[in-house]
Amino acid sequence: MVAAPFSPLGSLSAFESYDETPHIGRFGTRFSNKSVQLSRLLTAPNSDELIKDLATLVSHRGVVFFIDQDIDIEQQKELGARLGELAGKPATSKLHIHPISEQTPELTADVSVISSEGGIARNGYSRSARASNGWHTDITFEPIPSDYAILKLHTLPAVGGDTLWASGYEAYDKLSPAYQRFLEGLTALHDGSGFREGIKYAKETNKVINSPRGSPQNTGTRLQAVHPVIRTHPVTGFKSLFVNRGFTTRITELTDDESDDVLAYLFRHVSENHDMQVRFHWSKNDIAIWDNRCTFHTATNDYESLRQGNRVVSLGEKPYFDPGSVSRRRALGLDSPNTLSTMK
Ligand SMILES: O=C(O)CCC(=O)C(=O)O
Ligand SMILES: [Fe+2]
Repeated sequence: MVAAPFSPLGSLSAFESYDETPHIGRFGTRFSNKSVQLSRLLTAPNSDELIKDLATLVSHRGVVFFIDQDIDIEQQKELGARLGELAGKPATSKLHIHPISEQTPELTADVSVISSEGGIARNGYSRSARASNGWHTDITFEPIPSDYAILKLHTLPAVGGDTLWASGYEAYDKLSPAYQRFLEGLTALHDGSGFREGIKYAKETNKVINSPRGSPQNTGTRLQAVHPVIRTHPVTGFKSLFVNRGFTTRITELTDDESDDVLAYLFRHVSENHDMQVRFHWSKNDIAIWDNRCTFHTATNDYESLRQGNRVVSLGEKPYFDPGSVSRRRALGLDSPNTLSTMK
């Protein structure tokens, strides 16, 4: 796949939108008018162009928001499949089936219910734990992890329940050149066995682990994969940090102690640099579409009443690191952070 040129809106520039964060972060875009409906993009005469441009936009901006959407779950699944297909992913990558998602008469197993009442979104959650423990990237324990995810929330508390995203491109670019070089070429173990063991939800419901899970390579019950620590994004060509607090347990080339310290540093790097984050306050039927190859996200558990919606996660390609790929800042001609410009 060839890196797309930087014109992230493409045919979507016909619609009103604004950047959620300023120039320097270039992270998050909101289509601010509910006259922009994803359901119409799916059936427009130039639908393939619009959806391909949407995939490009999400890959550049990390996360894109749409207000008060009428899209139903079948259309949400169609959008989830077409985003990655039009962006050029392997034909064997379909919608992800979560290891513990259930098939109900209303919803197929390729839809995850995101609910404050339990299920995958509340696995391992403890109110007394540090809120920043929740930072993660979806399903990186799969050999073929996700490209895009689409979340629509239909039930919300009166206040609270925001979601935060952080940029993997900026996380890479904010590191010193020496630290970047150290991380490039390293690999890390991602482990999702928490969904299999020790989890109240899986134990209580005697869940069988679903397999295969949307790709012939995502099979079995181990729920582990090894991926590059720095990953090249196939759509933008940019380098992104690809370890996350939720699933990454070990940098394979380091000793246990070295790995623990380096990962702890990188997890803090993501959760404490709020200049590379965006925070979204939901209203009923809003939609967020994010790219799991170049972002991290976390929910905010600061509310009591019911909060619920549906998520579709699609699968991309096997993650790779191309030593010839570029940093986003370098590619876009953005200045390096000031602290780096004085470093030797
Ligand atoms: O509930 C949220 O705000 C986000 C949940 C989540 O991590 C997801 O949908 O992937
Ligand atoms: Fe998530």
